[in-house]
Amino acid sequence: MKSEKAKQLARKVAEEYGVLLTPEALRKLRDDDIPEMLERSDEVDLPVFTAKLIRGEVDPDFLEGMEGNVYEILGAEESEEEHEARPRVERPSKLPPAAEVDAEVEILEEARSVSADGSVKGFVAHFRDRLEKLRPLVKAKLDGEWVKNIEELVERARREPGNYCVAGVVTDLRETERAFLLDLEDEVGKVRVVISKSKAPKISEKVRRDVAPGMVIGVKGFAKVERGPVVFVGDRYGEVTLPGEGDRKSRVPAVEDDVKAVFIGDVHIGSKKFREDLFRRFLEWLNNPNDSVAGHVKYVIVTGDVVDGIGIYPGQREELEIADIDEQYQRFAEYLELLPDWIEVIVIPGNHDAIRQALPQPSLSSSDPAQPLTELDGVHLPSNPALVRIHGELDVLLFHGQSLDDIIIDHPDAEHNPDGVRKAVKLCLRARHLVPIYGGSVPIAPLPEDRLVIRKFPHVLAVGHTHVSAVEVWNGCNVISTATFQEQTEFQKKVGISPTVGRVIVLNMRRDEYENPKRRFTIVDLTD
Ligand code: D5M
Ligand code: FE
Ligand code: ZN
Repeated sequence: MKSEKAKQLARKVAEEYGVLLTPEALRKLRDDDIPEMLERSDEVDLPVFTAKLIRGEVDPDFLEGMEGNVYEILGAEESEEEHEARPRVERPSKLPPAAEVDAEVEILEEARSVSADGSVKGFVAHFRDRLEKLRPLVKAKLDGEWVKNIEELVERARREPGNYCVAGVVTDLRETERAFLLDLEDEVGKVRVVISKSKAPKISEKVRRDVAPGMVIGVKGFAKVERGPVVFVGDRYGEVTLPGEGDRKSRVPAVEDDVKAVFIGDVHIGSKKFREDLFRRFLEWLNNPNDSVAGHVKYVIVTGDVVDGIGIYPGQREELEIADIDEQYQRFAEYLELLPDWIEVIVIPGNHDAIRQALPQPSLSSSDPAQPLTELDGVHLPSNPALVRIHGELDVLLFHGQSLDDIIIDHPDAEHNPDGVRKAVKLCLRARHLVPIYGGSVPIAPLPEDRLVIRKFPHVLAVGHTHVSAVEVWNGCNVISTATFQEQTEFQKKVGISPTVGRVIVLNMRRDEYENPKRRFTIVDLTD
């Protein structure tokens, strides 16, 4: 292809016929075939052409905007450096099954970039909204005599001490030698909840594992007023319930097409530890129409941290290969351009991205450095978190996963490994909240509406951030934690985090595959 003869042929075809040839075409084409092949070039699918016809004369500016292989064919002037830096992959020479199917991406819920006022008032409204959204769920799960709110609970407990059910936000949680002490609040009152370790060993264990400040919970117990109002919870007559307890997704998405979605995250472009070789291999794999898995991939879903960013942590500069944020996104956009055009891409931001850090993080489309991404076809940029419906059937909740660190630190039996990450994500589902522990390391924007509530139980909850890959089907929900394309950093080494590098998770969406838990996922290890 690089021979002088091939170049001449390519130039001749470009100039005389106004058609750019793919390298593949160049290999196949003999001089005398040209007129016949060109006649068929109106069939857009004809794979031997780049499918871009130049009307009239060959415009050098136009050629300059074309892909790398055109430079190669036509031998256009490109500096050695530019040439080396330009990411490229072998383009498919025939169309795979995924090209025959229409894609469907619908963003069901996302946070628009409204500014938070940051005041106490803002937080009061925020928690009130959280409670309003989650109280009905808790109510549906706990049988007993419900009171309307804590004010009514106190009134009833004073007149007629007894067993009642109430919902509220946990505002304080303490463990003493003999009991767990919770403060439960709602819009009108506050009550102390006492869970005796001896009288309620089971519930104590549950509280120790599952309950944290900021959660909305339901409590059933014996309420009375001593010095103040108290609810005593015992294993025999009481209960502590999380809003998502026992929830499940029973409806299997009715996808008839043979399509797949690939989940990746934490690409960290710009980092010295970015495994460019593996990311390139990923793109090459997707461009291979003969691969029995890749040929069906219709959606690529990216869970955030697409670039390493700048100024994310002290001393980051030393660890950056690309120290310019615009260049980092430019490079990511160049990679995305190499994806086959029948694949739709969904990208949410993470804590390394150039956007507000407080959750919910607005769409990358509102980030100046990320503008190159907005110019690409088939790339969707929802907020973090976002609920997205793909292929008309599958509800995917996307979240970068900033809260998982706090859950793992807090949780008595979760560590920074696949099992711990699965436990942490499942806690989000049970708490029906993406940041179930309030007051940790995750900044939350005090918006009047709490967008971090999991309102709809999803088919998929996909997270990134921990750089640890894990999959589990839990109560009909596919819990997916994506791996990374960043090798272990010095920091991660110090704290003992071993990332999963270069592994991608494929969800086989076609109904019969999906219905069989053993066939639902295909894990592709690009390091093999
Ligand atoms: O985070 C990748 C993983 O490394 C994630 O689990 C958090 C952890 N990490 C990274 N930096 C820190 C600091 N400074 N403190 C605690 N934990 C950290 P990423 O978002 O890619 O940096
Ligand atoms: Fe990351
Ligand atoms: Zn992250």
